[in-house]
Amino acid sequence: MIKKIIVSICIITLMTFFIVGCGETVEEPVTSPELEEAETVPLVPEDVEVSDNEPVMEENVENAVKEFTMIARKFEFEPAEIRVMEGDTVRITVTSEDVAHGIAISEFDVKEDFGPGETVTVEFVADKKGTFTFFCSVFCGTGHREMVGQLVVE
Ligand SMILES: [Cu+2]
Repeated sequence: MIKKIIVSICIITLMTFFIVGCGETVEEPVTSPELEEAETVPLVPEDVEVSDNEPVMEENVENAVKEFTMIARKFEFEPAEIRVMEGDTVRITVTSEDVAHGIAISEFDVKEDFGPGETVTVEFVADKKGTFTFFCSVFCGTGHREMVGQLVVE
């Protein structure tokens, strides 16, 4: 009888190991969640695809509003040169330091006059590349014709 009991214990022990072995086998499907993780990896390329769209957003960011603060005085603009990228929205806030002046950029239909000490803001989209002249559009004295600046659109 004792031998039978011992044999039974051995069998139970072996079955326990077998079940544990099955348990390990069950753990193998746990490996398939790793496959799910592997499926998550393709999600990253999808994110990359999203980031493919992001550069478009970045381009939009590049084509952002470029703001400039400018002083107009006899007979110059300061700064006399501004640089933007094609597609940028250009916003120039210009203040007269002395007499009445104006700022005009023919190619972009910009023309705004302002009185002594006044400030105006002009805004336009730099939708073409090139170097364009902006100039004073109000006769302000002997050097009026030389009161010009350059807008460079790259
Ligand atoms: Cu002028």
